[in-house]
Amino acid sequence: MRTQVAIIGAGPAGLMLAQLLHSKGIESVILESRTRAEIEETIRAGVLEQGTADLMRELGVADRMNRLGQVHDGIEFRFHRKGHRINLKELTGGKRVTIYAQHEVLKDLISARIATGGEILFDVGDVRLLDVDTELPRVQFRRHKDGELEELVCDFIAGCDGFHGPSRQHIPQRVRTEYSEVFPMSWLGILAEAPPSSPELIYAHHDRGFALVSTRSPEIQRIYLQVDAHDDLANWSDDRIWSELHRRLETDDGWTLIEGPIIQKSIVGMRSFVCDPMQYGRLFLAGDAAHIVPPTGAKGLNLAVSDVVVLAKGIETYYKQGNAEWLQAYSEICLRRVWKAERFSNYMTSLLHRHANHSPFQRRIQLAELDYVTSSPVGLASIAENYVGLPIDWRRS
Ligand code: RFL
Ligand code: PHB
Repeated sequence: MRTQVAIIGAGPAGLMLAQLLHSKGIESVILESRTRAEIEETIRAGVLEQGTADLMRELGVADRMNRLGQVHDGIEFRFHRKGHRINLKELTGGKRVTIYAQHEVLKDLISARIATGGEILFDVGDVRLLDVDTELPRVQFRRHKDGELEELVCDFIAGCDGFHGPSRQHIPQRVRTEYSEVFPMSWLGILAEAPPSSPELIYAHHDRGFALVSTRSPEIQRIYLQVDAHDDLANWSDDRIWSELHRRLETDDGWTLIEGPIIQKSIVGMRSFVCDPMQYGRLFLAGDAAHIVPPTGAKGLNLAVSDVVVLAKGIETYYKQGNAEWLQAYSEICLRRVWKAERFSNYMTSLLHRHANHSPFQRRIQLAELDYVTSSPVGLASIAENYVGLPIDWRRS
C-alpha cells in the first residue's frame, strides 16, 4: 500500500488530521489498534474550546455537535460554600466553550471519514514504524491482528497513538527530552442519570478535596471528585460518592445537587508530560503521544486538535509549495502552545485540589489565590482567556 500520510491512531488527533488533510486534497491512511465500537464507547473529555468547535464547523462535521452540544458562556469556581461565576464570553470578547463528549466527536469524524471514502483500518495489530529518518518511511501492520504482515509506504508518519503508543519511542533517546510530573491524587469520574444540577460547570475547592460538576446531556451528568492517588473503585459505593459530593459542593444559598442512578464509574490518574522535540525525520507526534495534561484545565483533546492544525499546514505547504520550512518548525510552534496549556492545567490543579502535604500556610495561600482570581478583573480575564483556548502562535525562529 502507498499513501502520502500514514496516521497511527484514530483518536481526536488522528481523525482530525485525516479530515484536515482531506480538506486540502491530501491522502492518508489511518491505522487503529482498537475496534470502532471500542473507540466510540470510551468515555473521556467533554469540553471543546472555541477554536476546536469552530474547526468542527469549518470541516463540515458539526451537525450533531450543533444540535446536541451545549454552549456555555461561563464556569463557576466554588469555595467557602459560595459560587463565583467567571463570565468567559464577556471576558474574552465573545468566546465560549462547547460541552460535547469526546466519543461523540470521534463518531462524527469516523462517519465523515467513511463518507469521503478515506481509508481507516480498525483492529490492526503489530504496528511497526520503519525508516522514519528517510524520505520513504514505512509502517508494517496486520489486519484484524492475525492477518498477513502488510506494509504501508508513505511520505510522512503522524504518530497520533496516544501516551502508550509506539511512535514516541522512534525519536532516538539522544535527541529527546521528556518532562514529567505525577500528581499525588486521582479523579473518580461518574456518569449519572440525572438532570443538570447547574447550567454551567462547577469547579469546587473544599477541605475534603476537589469536585467538578459537568454534564453530557439534559439527562446525563458527568461528575468528578478527587480521591487518593492509588484509590480503588471498590472503596467507593454509590452512597459514599453522593454523600462526599454533597459535602464538597454544599453552599449557603440552598443550591442542591441532583442525584440519579450511577451508570459508569472510573478512576483516572493525574500527570503532566511533555516530549521535546515532537518530531524526528519524517515522523511527527501529535496529541497525547507527545504530551499529557491533568484534566483540570480541560485541555488534552484541544491540544491534540491544535497540534494537527499546525501539522496539516506544514504538510500542505510541503506538497503545494515544495517548502518544508513549516514542517521543520512544527515542534517549535506546537510546544509554545503546549507549554502554556501545561502551565494552565498545572495551575488549575494546584489551585483547586487538596494536597495531603499542604501546610496550613500553603492552604491559606491557595484560598487567597482563589479569592484573588475570582475578584480581580485581571485574575478573571486570565482564567477565562486560558480556559476558552489560547491562539496558535505561528512565529518561527
Ligand atoms: P487518544 O485519544 O489516546 O488516541 C490514540 C489512539 O491511538 C490508538 N493506538 C494505536 N493505534 C495503532 N497502533 C498502535 N500501536 C496504537 N496504540 C494506540 C489508541 O487505541 C487510540 O485510539 O489520543 P489523542 O488523539 O492524542 O487525543 C487525546 C485525548 O484523547 C485526551 O487528551 C483527552 O481525552 C484528555 N481529556 C480532556 N481533554 C480535553 O480537552 N477536555 C476535557 O474535558 C478532557 N477531559 C480527558 C478528560 C481525559 C480523561 N481521561 C480519561 C484521561 C477527562 C478524562 C477523565
Ligand atoms: C468533562 O466533562 O469530562 C470535563 C469537564 C471539565 C474538565 C475535565 C473534564 O476540566
